[in-house]
Amino acid sequence: MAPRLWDVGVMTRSRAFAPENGDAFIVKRQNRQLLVGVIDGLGHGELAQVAALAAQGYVQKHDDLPLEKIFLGASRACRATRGVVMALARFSPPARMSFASVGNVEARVCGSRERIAFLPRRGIVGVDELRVSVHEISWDPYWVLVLHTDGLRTHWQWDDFPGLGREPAKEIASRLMRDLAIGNDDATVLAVKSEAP
Ligand SMILES: [Mn+2]
Repeated sequence: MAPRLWDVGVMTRSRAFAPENGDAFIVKRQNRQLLVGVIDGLGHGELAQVAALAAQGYVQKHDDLPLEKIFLGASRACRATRGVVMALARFSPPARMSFASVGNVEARVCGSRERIAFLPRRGIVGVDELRVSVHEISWDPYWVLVLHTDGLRTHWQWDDFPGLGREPAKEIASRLMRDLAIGNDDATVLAVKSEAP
């Protein structure tokens, strides 16, 4: 089977007039694997940013660990901060995707005829003692994964964006940011699709 690469697009910005962004993201490629994630530090401003960067730093250094262990380690790394909510997804060729999340991060598998629901684990990374459950799914090359923080409206339908799935991931992320961002919160959206399915 030909190597399958992943097309990733991400957009992030702080809330209106705020110099610090309390959101962060992860895009880490290793061999043929890809780890992506979206992080929202609690609240906003400098303390939210400190929390988000602590989580991001841990994940980037330990991207080869199983997702459960990444969450446990990130929780320790964020203990002195306000904490974060976070969603992580790992893509492994040819068609495996694992996913785990804690707290309020929106995660959608777009383009699937059946609805794929991830059970969100309640809590805060850095505050609660957490054991995440990892979802393993078989990834269809025509699907698009969308992760976003609550700086974007959660009530939206993929059907509201006809044809967007054929665009590059970067275009998907910027379109969703443009149409769904709320304005009074930090906002981050990340899209992943298979390169040339
Ligand atoms: Mn937020």
